[in-house]
Amino acid sequence: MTNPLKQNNPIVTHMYTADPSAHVFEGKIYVYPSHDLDKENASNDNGDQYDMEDYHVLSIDENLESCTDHGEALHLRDVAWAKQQLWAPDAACKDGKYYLFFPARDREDVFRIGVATGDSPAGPFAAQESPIPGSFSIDPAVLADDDGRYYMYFGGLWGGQLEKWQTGAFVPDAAGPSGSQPALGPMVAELSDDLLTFKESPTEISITDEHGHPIVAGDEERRYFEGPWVHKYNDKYYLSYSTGTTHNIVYAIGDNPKGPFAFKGKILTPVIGWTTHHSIVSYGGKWYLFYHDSSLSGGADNKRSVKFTELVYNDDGTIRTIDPYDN
Ligand code: FUB
Repeated sequence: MTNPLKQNNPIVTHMYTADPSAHVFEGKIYVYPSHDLDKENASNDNGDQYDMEDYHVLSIDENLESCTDHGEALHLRDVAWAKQQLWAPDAACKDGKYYLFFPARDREDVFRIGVATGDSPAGPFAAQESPIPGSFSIDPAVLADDDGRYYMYFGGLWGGQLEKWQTGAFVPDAAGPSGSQPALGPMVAELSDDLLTFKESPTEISITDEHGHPIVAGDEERRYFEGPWVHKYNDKYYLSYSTGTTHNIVYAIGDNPKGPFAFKGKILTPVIGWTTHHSIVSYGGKWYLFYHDSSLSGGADNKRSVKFTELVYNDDGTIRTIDPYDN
């Protein structure tokens, strides 16, 4: 199914899509979104309204004029370990094979991260029998670094359960740090050579302020909430993420894929709908931000639509803030 494309407009309108992870594979931009269902779900802080059951892969033609929905690439019923909630996925390519990374709640209601593999960037993908050993929480994002290493970033607060893993084990009633304590950062782990497991135990990333001090949990305009994405620009690593309760997409810059990252500023101001989630990709000499909002559904948190727009760097490597409604 194809759709004429316009920046800052939904890239497809025949279904709701969210959490876009964009990559260039085989010369085109492929987008790996969540597939929001047209259900009248009430919103709560646990994210129960995000009750997704499958993934569709989208691709955009070379002139960025049309978007193709390649159909169902993976369904919950075909993931042996997962009970519900296929949330924000990502994808990677290695040696001609494609990998879809995705979070879901397991039979104990704990979010884990799984991998599914396929021969085409459009899918279909076949899921591994079990989630990645040692994985937890949500929002996997995989960086294929220039030296051939692959890193997975992940983690999200509240419904994403990141607070519950502070001891290294799942503590169901654990709360996050108090306002003056360092905020929880996203997690990172290098992937094994076959991209199916972690090569090491995940470690927490530190995000620092202008004085080199960790950003504190009470600093909701800047602290990490969910939706990590790491890309490289001029040999620097850019970690971008959602601030959740304040609804910004912000970024921090570092010299190492595992951080620390120094906070820099805002990439995207709040969109219509509670969540904001993005990815950044370079294509044809330009940079693009993929994101979602809930405008097509009239503001329903659980019915979002993927959009994209150009992203511009200043000469000093900072990113110009985008207002998604400033057309
Ligand atoms: O789509 C479900 C969740 O909402 C994602 O995992 C979060 O990043 C937020 O966008």
